Amino acid sequence: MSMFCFQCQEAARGTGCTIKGVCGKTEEVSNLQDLLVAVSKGVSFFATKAHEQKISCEFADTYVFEALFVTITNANFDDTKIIEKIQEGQEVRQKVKQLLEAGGIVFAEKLPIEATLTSTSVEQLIAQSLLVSILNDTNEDIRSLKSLILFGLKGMAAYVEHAHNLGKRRNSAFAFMHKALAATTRTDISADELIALTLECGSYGVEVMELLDSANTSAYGNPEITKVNIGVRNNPAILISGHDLKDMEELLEQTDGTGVDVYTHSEMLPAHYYPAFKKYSHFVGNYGNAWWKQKEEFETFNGPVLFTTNCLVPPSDSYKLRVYTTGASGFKGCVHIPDRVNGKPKDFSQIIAHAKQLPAPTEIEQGEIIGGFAHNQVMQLADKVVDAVKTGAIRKFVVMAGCDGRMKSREYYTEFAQKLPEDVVILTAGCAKYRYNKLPLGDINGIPRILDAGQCNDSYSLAVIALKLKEVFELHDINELPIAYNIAWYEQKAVIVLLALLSLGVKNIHLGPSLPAFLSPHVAKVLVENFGIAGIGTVDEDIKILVEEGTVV
Ligand code: FSO
Ligand code: SF4
Repeated sequence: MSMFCFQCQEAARGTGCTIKGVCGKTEEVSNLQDLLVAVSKGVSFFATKAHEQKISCEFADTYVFEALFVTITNANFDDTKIIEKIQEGQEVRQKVKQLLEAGGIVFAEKLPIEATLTSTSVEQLIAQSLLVSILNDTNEDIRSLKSLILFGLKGMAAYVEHAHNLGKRRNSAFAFMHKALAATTRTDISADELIALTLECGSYGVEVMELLDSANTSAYGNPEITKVNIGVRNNPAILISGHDLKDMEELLEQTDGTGVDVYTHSEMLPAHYYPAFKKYSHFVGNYGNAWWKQKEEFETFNGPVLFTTNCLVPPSDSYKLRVYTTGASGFKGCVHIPDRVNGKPKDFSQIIAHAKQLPAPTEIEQGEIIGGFAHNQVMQLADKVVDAVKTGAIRKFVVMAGCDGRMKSREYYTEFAQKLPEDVVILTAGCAKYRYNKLPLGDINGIPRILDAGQCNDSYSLAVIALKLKEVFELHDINELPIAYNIAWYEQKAVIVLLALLSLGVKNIHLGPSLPAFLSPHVAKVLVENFGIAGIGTVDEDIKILVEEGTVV
């Protein structure tokens, strides 16, 4: 076996990619990412002790979330960038160790392999990457739980990085990330200890989603109901994808007055809901659909595309030179726009100059989509919503947040949305919405039947809304609400969202289109027995289970 990765929903044969990633990741990149994770664990091994001793190591905190983000599905395919990050990690690890030793801490015990691996050549790096494969953990349940924690931490790292880019950091979250990563290096750790850490990971998931929500809303205002144009204008343009709102802000600022329009793609769509971005008349609309359709849609966009995070699909040669990456994202042969230095904005002049030489986008659809139903906006409509529930005009809400993906089985979500009874409202966030957000589902007393809160991290908003409704209806348990959960997952941010919902006490979540390959039968059984997690069945069966049966307030 040349590589092994099972971190996303599209893992080959539902078990794991072993020759090349379904995502396009090569064997070399996959193994180097494993080594990057291992080096991050080594950094955390020392940093967790530094946090315990109140020795400041902010550089190690930053390193770990940046490194984990680079290894998320569809973020970075560039082996050179990953090697640089591994080498940086070895230096960071050494620096934290020296800080501890200077503080009088002696490491008498045998250090885990992750804390000592050092390589100087690429050949050595590749050879060492095989020493840290997850498959080296031979107990299937331990491997499963360690993976569940690692993938949750990767999702957490993404949200932490976005918040950090907006000047918000949370020490307690860093301390937990180090503690949990360091724990996964232990060969003697028990399943019970790992289960406890998994649950703790969920509560820190809530914490970082709240942190990011406050970073986004304090910088750009509270999302508000917005109609977003999906047609095009006649100017050259840049398409911005991913999730990073700081990049969004700087791109809008630098394109203002240049004659270059800006369109959002996939998970950047919710940028339109923020008041601060509405002032830009060249911020035209959203182009295309969820990430996996980019190969056709980037052809017709005609202009350059900026990836601020995942989900990047390896580009065709026909448009590869129009793809730019920044932050955690990367692809060999595509221009990478460097990070901010000393708080100065990133320099987008090259992509802007490139856009000016290219034709305007070709129109692929017309009309508008509506969104902006994050917690603050929904609270303003609370009376209307509560009234609709009390009178029975709204019988149920179904949370259909999460991710979209390539698999044909995801047609289930379009059919599910279409077949939902007309008194049911969909609550959504993340790119899963593209399976149904252009359907004419109408409204209930002026409340649209699809309420889009925003990006996948805005699932936090859906939790806030649920907690608020629980209070209004004076219920004891969040599960007594008329809210069912039918969530679609793809990559590791969905893992942290799931763990966060479990930590809030949400039960009976249906997760599809297939359960994670990294859940061993025994770990899956624990999730089923304790949280009522289930997969999906047929649309008709699931509508019966999720809508017809269950709670009525
Ligand atoms: Fe989608 Fe990709 Fe946002 Fe993910 S674009 S799949 S869960 O990166 O983060 O929802
Ligand atoms: Fe396979 Fe997903 Fe891993 Fe890519 S990220 S190699 S598709 S399991």
